Amino acid sequence: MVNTTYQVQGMTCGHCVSAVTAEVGGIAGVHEVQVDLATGRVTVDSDQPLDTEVVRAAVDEAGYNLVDA
Ligand SMILES: [Cu+2]
Repeated sequence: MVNTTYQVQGMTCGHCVSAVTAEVGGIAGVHEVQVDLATGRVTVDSDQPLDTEVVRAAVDEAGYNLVDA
């Protein structure tokens, strides 16, 4: 199991959190997504290391921006 933390910009409420959780949670191999609204930090548990561009696309689909580390 791999645990990766991403930084997401633009989330303002619980609805945003739900949208990001749903999109990122839909990526193949992802088991769990935890979003901290206050910090914009998104923690993802997955089988394999994720392709950052795949995560970026999912976050973008939800309507937000992945901040580069
Ligand atoms: Cu919102």
